[in-house]
Amino acid sequence: MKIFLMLILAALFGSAAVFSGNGAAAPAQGMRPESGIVEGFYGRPWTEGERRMMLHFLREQGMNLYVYAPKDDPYHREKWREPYPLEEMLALKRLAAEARAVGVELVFAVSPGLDQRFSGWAGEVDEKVLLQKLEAVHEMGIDRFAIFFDDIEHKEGEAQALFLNRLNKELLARSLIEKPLIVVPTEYFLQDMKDGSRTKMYTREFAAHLDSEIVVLFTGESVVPEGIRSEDMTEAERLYGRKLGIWWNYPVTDYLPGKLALGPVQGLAADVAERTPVFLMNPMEKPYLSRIALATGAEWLFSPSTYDAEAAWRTAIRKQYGDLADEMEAFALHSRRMEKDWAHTGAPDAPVLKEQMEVFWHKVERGEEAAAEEAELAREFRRLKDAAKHLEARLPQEILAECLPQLQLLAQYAEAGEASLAMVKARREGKFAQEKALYQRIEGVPTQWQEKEEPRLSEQVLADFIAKAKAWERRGILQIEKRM
Ligand code: 14T
Repeated sequence: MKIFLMLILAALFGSAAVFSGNGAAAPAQGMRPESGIVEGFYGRPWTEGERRMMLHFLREQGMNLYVYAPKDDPYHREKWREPYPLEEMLALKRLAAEARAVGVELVFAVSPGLDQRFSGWAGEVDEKVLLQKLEAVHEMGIDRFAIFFDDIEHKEGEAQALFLNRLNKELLARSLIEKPLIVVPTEYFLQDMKDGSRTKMYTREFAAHLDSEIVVLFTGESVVPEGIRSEDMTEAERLYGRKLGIWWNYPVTDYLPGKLALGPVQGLAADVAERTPVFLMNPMEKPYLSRIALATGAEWLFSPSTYDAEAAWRTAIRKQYGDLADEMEAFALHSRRMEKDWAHTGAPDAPVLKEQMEVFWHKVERGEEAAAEEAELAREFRRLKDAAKHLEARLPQEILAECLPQLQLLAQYAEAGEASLAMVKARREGKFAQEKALYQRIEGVPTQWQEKEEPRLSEQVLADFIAKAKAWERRGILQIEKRM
């Protein structure tokens, strides 16, 4: 009897590993978390072709979940009550069929929180309308759903939870789903769940009323944190009274769309991978370029204790870019870090080059000889310029379309970097006319940004270098003018 049971268990876990993994050993607990992406960013929703590409990519990476939740699909959020027009209904049907064929589960999400009503007659109407919407989507071959209450004004924890419980039960009873709902509460990161040591009322009520089988997603200590520590996970699990799924906001760039997130997933503690039931990454509006980070996220999830973000990053680029890998790595190295007042995440941009530049300026400012540093920087600027030109000429058009402005900016920075070095040298040799001409070549190069959409990269490294060169030159001119 005992042996029989073990055989069944072995068969179950064995097949789970086959269906959800890349062949590596499963964690001791047995089952691997489900994993994939949540198309959950603000901005242009992906096209059908981009989604199909992504389904295949996820499968190749050993991932198995695609949550459909584009913020700017009107029928997902703003007009959540309205049924999809026929054309889009059929597109969902084709996508569901593709997902099934590929072996990735397609989850359809609705974000009704902008104006959903929870009580009285209106509440009942809204619930019926939502159920009808999900029924219609189910007809298209989708049998798993999610409800997201992120980024909304009014939040009623108890009402949301009771609504989710009723919806979950109803969907299960009608066999529209087999697995429970996936949800995002309105307070979905730690800083928002607490007031000092006190759990806020919303989180307390939502957690207390929500059925334990419903899967709750969490982003970490903030919306876009540096990482998730084991303690963060423990605390959030305690607050929500269950294991939590992860919504990881890298490589998403909707809050700073001029920057491309081409770095590795990093900062996630190893045991987080072993505890979470679901790991979802929120990608960029640019699906092709999102694949670098996504591949590293899969790598982390499947080998969390041996994961090396930098090594995984280089491997992902090798695999995806073949004989363009060296050039792509040079470019991507300058476009990994995401920084904004409330968002801080991702590996640093070109940290080694940054240090070399600091040594260079240190010497220049003191009037010390810096020929070796200058030669090294000159070599690097040349390499970057060649890489940018090479990529512009050779990248597949769908990828180039996602990064042309940033590639051009890289070439511009590399050229301006060369001009800056020459400018410094010209002054040392007393060639003032040449110095002035070189300054004019760097003067107009953008090193500050007004709009979040303006292309940017390497803000703390290449852009900073050009900015320093500009400032150095202006200070010098002021001194010369004073002497005259
Ligand atoms: F549901 C969440 F887990 C989540 O992250 N929601 C949104 C998400 O759609 C978006 O892509 C992401 C990155 O911008 O952050 C959340 O949206 C925010 C949250 C903010 F606090 C956008 C702006 C904010 F100030």
